[in-house]
Amino acid sequence: MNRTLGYAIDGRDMGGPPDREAGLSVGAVAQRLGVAASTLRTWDRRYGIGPTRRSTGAHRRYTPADIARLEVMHRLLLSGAPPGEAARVALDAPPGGPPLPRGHGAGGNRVPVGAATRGPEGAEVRGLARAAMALDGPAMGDAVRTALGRDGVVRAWNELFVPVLEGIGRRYAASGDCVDVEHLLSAVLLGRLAEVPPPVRPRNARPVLLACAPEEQHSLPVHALAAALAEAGIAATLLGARVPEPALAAAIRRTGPNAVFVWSQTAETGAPARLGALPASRPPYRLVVGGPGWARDRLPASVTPVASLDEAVAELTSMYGRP
Ligand code: B12
Repeated sequence: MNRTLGYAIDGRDMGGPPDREAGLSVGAVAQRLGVAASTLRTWDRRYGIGPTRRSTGAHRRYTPADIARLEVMHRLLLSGAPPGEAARVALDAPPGGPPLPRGHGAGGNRVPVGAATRGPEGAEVRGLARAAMALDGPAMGDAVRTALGRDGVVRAWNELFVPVLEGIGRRYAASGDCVDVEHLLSAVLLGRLAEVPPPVRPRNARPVLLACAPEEQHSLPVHALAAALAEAGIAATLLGARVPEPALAAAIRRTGPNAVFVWSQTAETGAPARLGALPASRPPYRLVVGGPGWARDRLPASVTPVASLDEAVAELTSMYGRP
């Protein structure tokens, strides 16, 4: 952990040299770890992993050894370990011992992290899902950013984000619950995907337009596609959610794109007839659609459907030759 942090007195960060006797306040430790202060209090109450000392007035004060244990716990949770097990390993870790390597359990690998983190049942998927269900935005952000940096957009989307989104979607379908979770996870994913830098020297001169069908609010896949195209050296113009037909038509006339991609998540928004109403342009553009909302058997012959993020990237980069 290389972030420096001033020490807190009465909840205020004084920024001065650390007073090691006083210890860090719960707020300061929460900020350092990127979790909510209430999460730290829960860990203390439920798993006994908290400050070993309290200052006068029973305020929690965390020593460097306490913080090291919490860092171990946090890292294990992000790797998908169950909280009770993560706390047990963190409490058993030797004081001042070597930091845990990323993705490996402490104490002889008693926690199965690192291996088998992939697939719908993988530990990493469970870790992100758990952070989402706890509405722990910072932990979600960390997990998403780590996966994007390590795996790139396509792999992180397919192997981590989609399983978690689908799991939450199934939960909503079964109980009507989790709309708050859907919203926060979407906000975190949109924020992190937007951090993928655009290509410095794009391979395309004319734009690739990405849009959602009219009234389609499910825009995450077009944001993932924009980020994946950026990684492939293609600059995309992202129009986002609920793009009315006349607006997409105007953007096509204005920009003369090489390709247009339209996403429909739900059957209500995937009317194939609307695609026929889009204007022609010269030179002609390739019209590509994706998402479960389209009635594939009724698509105009000129439209190319794609079934995955990989396929969409392949289709939209195929006209530019090899990178
Ligand atoms: C995130 C989310 C939201 C967010 C969207 C935020 C945003 N900016 O995108 C918010 C909270 C706004 C939202 C709102 C709603 N949602 Co919603 N939502 C989801 C959720 C969890 C993920 C959506 C998503 O990104 N899917 C993309 C991937 C992850 O899923 P997929 O399409 O099934 O993936 C398959 C293929 O498309 C392909 N694929 C995957 N990724 C990519 C990428 C590309 C480029 C391509 C080509 C293919 C591809 O691979 C998959 C396997 O075949 C889904 C659950 C789900 N399973 O999709 C529900 C879901 C789509 N929502 C649903 C519903 C009902 C709603 C609401 C009506 C109620 C609610 N839950 O709040 C509202 C209304 C929205 C509206 N009026 O349009 C239902 C739709 C049911 C239906 N078939 O009509 C779903 C399926 C949940 C469910 N199981 O009931 N939602």
